[in-house]
Amino acid sequence: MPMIIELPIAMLACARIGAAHNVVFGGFSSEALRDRINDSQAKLVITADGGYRRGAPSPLKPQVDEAVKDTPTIEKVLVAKRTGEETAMQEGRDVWWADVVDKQSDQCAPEHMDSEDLLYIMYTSGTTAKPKGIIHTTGGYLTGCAFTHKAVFDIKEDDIYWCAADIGWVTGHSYIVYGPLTNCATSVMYEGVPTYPEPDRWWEMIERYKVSILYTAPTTIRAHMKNGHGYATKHDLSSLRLLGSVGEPINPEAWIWYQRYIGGGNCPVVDTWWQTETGSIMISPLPGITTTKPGSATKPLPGIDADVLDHDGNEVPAGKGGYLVLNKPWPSMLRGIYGDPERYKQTYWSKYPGLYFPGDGARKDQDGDYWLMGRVDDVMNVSGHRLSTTEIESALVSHDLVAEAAVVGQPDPLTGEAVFAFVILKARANPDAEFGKELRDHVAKKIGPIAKPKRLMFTPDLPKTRSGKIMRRLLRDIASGQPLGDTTTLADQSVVDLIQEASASGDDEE
Ligand code: 7RM
Repeated sequence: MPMIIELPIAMLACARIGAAHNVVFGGFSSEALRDRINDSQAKLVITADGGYRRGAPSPLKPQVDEAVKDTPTIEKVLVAKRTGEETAMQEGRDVWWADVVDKQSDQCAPEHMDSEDLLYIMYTSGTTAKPKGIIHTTGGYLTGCAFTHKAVFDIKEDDIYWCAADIGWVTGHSYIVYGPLTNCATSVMYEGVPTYPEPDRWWEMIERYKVSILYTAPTTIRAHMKNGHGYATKHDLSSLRLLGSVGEPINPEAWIWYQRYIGGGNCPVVDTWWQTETGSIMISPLPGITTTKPGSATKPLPGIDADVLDHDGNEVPAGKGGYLVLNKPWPSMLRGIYGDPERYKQTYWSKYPGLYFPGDGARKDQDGDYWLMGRVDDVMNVSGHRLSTTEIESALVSHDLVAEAAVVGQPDPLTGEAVFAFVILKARANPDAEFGKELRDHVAKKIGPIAKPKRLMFTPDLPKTRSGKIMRRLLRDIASGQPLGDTTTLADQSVVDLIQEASASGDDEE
């Protein structure tokens, strides 16, 4: 479904009658939808005739029709009307939302559930092809969402809270639907994109609704930075009192820009680390209590017991990188991978027996603050040195003319792996070989010669998931000339084609 109010209504209706939901982002292909329906054995699809993209209607129902050709468990397709465009309906299977829902009583006794009953499944892509169906249950999940939403956002009666994520991502589940609604927060829910009709759309909305809390992802912050702060500063953003970040490590430049130009220098920034699997925020500052540092998610929340370990399970000293672990269970933790208990054990519980392994690298500093360093599968090994993608990317974007960067390892006969950087420049930069050299030297200066990218390619865009995470796995495939792995979670397929062409034509700045 698009980001329309029928989406949270449908989720809560499921929860009320004790049916599990499995929200699939509307931009996914019909194959991705089909696989998720079949894996979760869904009986009903709830969709819409279409949604709006930059003001123009864009159909959704045809992809659903394509997907359900091959889903034996599906009995009905319920269709909300959003665009009113001509839509084919299959007699006996497809039903308009208004024809069913509008006739119902406004009373529905809740089904009493056990705290460990299934609330929802959410598919998240891992390193291999098949996405994992993460299981969340009712009692603990709701506890985790409600507590963290209250503590991290310090939510008050008169706050206007805006989590700008898509509900198709776990952030939308926990921090648009379950957490804020449990806490009776007043929320803004937005259907469109940040830059339509104008790049100041968000800032205009914040001014209009007097939004006091904004929660978004670093990728969006960097996209706004690329447009320049002029769009923000022409609006009155003084209603804001707190800013949140989620989804990736936030580089210090973006943190500071966010704090200065959006927060007017007055708002704490809470950089919140968590995962689909953790269900709710695990590591984050508490506003007004924690001393923040640009780029650090600071400390585990009360009740969360984390550590950074080396390969053998020993705690690493302050300042050294290692593997993040969670030592104790927490209320909203995942309860398994749907239909695959073996993979669940293997993925999360086998690296360190008895400890939860999230798959992220991290470093703790002298003050005990955590600095997340990206997925451990993304770590590069150059001549025996372990290099973090996050640190090199952060060094690249600290250059004035760089908008975004992604770094991967490329097989190298000499050093095992070599650093390959994909770089998006700001409009006023000149993507020539000379500037490529300047950037490589910039990294060498910031981190050290070992981190200097061997290859550097300028690209207009990067392959990202819908929630804005760079799909480094695909960039690695491109860099090593391999066929691409699973691309079903990619937000825009044309981006990889573009980069592949450019990279095949040898158009890099080595
Ligand atoms: C909420 C969400 C989870 C992965 C996680 C990390 C990365 C998320 C941060 C972060 C550094 C952060 N769920 N991640 N938040 N890395 N700092 N504040 O993103 O399942 O889609 O992704 O995202 O690698 O393991 S998710």
